[in-house]
Amino acid sequence: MQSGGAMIDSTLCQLWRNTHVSCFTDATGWGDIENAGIVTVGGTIAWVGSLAALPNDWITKITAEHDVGGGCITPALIDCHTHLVYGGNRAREFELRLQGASYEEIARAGGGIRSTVAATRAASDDELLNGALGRARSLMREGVTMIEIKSGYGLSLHDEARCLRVARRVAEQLPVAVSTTFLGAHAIPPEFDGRADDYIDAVCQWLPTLHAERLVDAVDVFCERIGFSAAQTRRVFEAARALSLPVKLHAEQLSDQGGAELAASFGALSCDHLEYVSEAGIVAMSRAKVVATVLPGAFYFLRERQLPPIEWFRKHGVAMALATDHNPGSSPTLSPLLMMNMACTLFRMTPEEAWRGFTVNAARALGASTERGQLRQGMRADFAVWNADHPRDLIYQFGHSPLRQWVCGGSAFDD
Ligand code: DI6
Ligand code: FE
Repeated sequence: MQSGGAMIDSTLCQLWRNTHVSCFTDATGWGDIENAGIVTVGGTIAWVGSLAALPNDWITKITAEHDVGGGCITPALIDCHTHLVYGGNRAREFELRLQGASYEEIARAGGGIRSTVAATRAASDDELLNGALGRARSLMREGVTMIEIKSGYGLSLHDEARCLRVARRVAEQLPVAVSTTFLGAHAIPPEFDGRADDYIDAVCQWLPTLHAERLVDAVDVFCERIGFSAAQTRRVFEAARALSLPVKLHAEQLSDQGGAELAASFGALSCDHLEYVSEAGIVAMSRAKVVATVLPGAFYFLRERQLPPIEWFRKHGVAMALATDHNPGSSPTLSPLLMMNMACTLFRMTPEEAWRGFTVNAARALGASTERGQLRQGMRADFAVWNADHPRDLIYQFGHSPLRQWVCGGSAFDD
């Protein structure tokens, strides 16, 4: 993981005051504090609490004050599942789907992911970077300070490496952290047509090279009828395990492949999508403490009918994360706030669950929960300041972002 932006003076002591804060520090509940204050020292949260209880020691040390005057502060958002680096777009495919072609039919006919692979290979590094930077900025305007970015539209060693380098450069050029995921097993490239197992061999061979260049924070596979089988997924996971890299999985999005059980057996960070997961799969995830990342953008955009089994996740105590799944084919959204609204309206998650999904549970899905996703002493000073009384207001409204300021590693940025 890398985080860019200017380094902040490690002695700078700042106070945000007159604000409602939702901390998400307990296992349930918003962790609300009225008339609150947050003190940061350098890039770390030093104190959070009711302003009336702010110790005198701190008051004398404060060098900069931010009067939030009636707004609210939440942990910064974490988008824990995106495909942000790619060339071209799929607006034409959207039209075709509206005329009756299904997502799977288009994929089988060589469109879909493969058309984005062609556009990505044809794009220059700068074109890929500029596209990714613009998309990252859109996410940041909704309070995001950490983004997971998958490869998966290069599908050759050369092009996967290019895409992962672009992902790293996003964190060098913007005040945002990036966690990279190698998704070489996203689709079969044309040069491996009909030779899925040979392609998996290649993916497993590329992984050590990409890892040696420090391009890979985690490894993912699209385990699906139109992707890769559970047996092929296992081989990629074994290659990841040999390098001690964490795994995650696109599991049971369009059909149940037993991917959740497999991912759980490898101690995966998360299983993502999960519309078709079985209760046995959820029990396995629960035992292995795998996060369930649900993705309402893809569900909505593909007009899926099968809902992810939110009730079972609750019953078995599986933590739920939420993400945009930004990609050109199945979820071309750049709005975490809209995803939270959809998680409530479409999946019947509660507003509090939706917020946990983009904060504390998203941090878990990226293995970053010791320093991100909650507002408490010792965490990174990453938070979002909103023109709203309470974070539930931000979910109920949709279609605009009342972000006033976002703070990344103690540095404040105004929109
Ligand atoms: N599942 C998805 O929804 C995206 N990738 C995946 O594995 C779709 C990617 C695309 O259509 O370009
Ligand atoms: Fe995805």
